[in-house]
Amino acid sequence: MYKQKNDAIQPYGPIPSLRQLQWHETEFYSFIHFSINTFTDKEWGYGDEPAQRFNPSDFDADQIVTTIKAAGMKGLILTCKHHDGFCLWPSAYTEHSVKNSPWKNGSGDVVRLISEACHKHQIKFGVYLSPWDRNHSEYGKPAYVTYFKNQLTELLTQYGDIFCLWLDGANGGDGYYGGKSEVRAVDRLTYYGWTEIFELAHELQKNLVIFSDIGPDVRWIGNEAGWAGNPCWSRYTPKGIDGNPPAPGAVLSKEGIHGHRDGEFWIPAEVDVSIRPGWFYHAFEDSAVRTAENLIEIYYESIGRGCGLNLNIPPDRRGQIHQSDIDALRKFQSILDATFSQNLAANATIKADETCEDDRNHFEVNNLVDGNAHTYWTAGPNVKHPEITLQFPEKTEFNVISLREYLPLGQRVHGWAIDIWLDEKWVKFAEGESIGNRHLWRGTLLNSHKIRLRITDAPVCPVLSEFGVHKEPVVLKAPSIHRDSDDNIVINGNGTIHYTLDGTSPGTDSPVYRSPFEYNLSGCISALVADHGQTSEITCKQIGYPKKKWTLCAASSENPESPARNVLDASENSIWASMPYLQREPQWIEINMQENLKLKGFSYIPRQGENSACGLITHFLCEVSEDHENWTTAAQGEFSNIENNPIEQMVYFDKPESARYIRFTGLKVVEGDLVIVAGLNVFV
Ligand code: FUL
Ligand code: CA
Repeated sequence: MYKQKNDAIQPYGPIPSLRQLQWHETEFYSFIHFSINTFTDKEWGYGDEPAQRFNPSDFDADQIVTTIKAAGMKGLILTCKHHDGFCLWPSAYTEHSVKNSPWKNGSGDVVRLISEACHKHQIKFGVYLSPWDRNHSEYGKPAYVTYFKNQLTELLTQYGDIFCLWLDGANGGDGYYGGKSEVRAVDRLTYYGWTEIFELAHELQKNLVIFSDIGPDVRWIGNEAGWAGNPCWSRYTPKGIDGNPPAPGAVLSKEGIHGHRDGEFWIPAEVDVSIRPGWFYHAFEDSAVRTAENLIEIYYESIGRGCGLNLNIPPDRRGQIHQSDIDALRKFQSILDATFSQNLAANATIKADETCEDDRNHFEVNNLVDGNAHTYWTAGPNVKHPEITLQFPEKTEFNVISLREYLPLGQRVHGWAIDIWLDEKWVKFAEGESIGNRHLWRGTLLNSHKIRLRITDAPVCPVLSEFGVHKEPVVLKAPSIHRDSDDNIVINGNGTIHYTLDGTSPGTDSPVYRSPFEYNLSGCISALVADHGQTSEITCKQIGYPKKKWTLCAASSENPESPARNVLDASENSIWASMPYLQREPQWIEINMQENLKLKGFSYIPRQGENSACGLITHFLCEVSEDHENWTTAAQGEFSNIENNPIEQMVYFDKPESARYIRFTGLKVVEGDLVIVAGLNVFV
């Protein structure tokens, strides 16, 4: 790999290390979130969960690894230890591990079984080891850092080759801590001694990349929603907060979304996102698995912007990947395959306005269509704005363009444009800034016999390794479902829409949707679109109970611009914000539902569409009452990980609760002096 020698072209700016080049080639890999949380239905365990809770009924490492391999992924990263401190391997340094679980009578080792299956199926294996540990009694003290390094050493020496060490930014907070149950803050800059930890990891595994908010090898993109910025540069200068140096968990992570065109270091981004709303498996999310259509969008907005894609597929309580996830992955992979297995540009005559004269055999323009990222074309050291033309033997339909730069020589292109030959002249249809490992442009179907790529901005001569032209198969878009302000159910889609209300999968013999309809219940509504013998994927939507009759009893405080009644409407865009500074949390809202209901649970909709942690509730209390006099606590707990993943938070009560009134209290927020609620739903 990367053997092409060329003294004529000098690298530009920071360039990737060998381990980073190997990571770029891995491109698409899977996160496996699996632990005690799988059995307690939590996203963040507190650290006091007994090891006995871990008991997969039919663990199958082969099933997990072959499923992700069939979906086109080349690596796998396992949550060997999540924030709750439970270890999936029998660590010599703690009792809080699989060795004290009933699974295989304590003789099991998930890390061993998964790593062996990975090696057997040629999937690279990586480890997630949470720096924050809500179980360990010494967390926050120097002894814990030694413990962390000991565990890291176990993982990096006993399980073969490791391609990635994944370090989470969540650090410190409340936890069990060996029975103390208190809040422990750490100095994120100094506590862990990151430099030493990074050195230790690289020393034990020389090909391993270290992922964290700041790299050093791979950086976090800055969201958990599955998209990178456009442009997205592999170059990056991590910046700390308030003038401090950067550290994992203490970095201006929003800058990771784009990186920096002239960044000081080569620290490319990884997009991490889950195939389900949460990171761990919850049976109640079986109908909320992302559609293949949505996974495809994520692919274009992550890998297609030069990033790696780390797609989480959480195993269920058996210890296997659930059929719903398998179905979505299969469909997703078949669309990718139909799109990318053939490069239409390979049928065209390809011409560059110039090609480096030094060594024609090595730099020829056909290197752009040989499907090999290690061979490249360049116009020569003095040509900054070259052009490439593809001439097809006949008019060709396409809607995807794929470009790659030859990474060992750096990120050299700062601007590009693509034209199509239409009515005897060139017409521009696409342009962009960054390319890097890959840029995928995706648009509506075009048809021409000539396409031209122009490099419009480059500080030095560009060096490209691939130019692809592709056509996606036509896939019917799945419908969208929501409740409108009149409480009616609205389903939108192009074609005939079929739906069900009883949780079963709709088919073409299910009722046809014609216009908005009444639905005086809550539950799962499913729909698909049928057109010309084809059917779309199924959309399932958890719809809350009608809210039109609801009235507001009172709220602890409200900002007149964001009044409390906004919680009652159907829109997620209108919010209730309590008054800042007037009173710190807790802040509460009381609602009269105007009828007696048996509630199974509720959901909190945090503010959507804004990149701000202000007012996001992390700890809540939900009380219910039949008479507004006597209140019962229906649920109290934590919306873990809401900062990074601010989606609708579903809470199911331990038992159904009779209620006419509901009081929701935000006990604690991520940031700021106020509480924000975009909506509340109840489920019967
Ligand atoms: C986050 C964690 O807090 C989540 O639980 C999850 O592991 C995700 C990948 O990273 O920051
Ligand atoms: Ca090539």
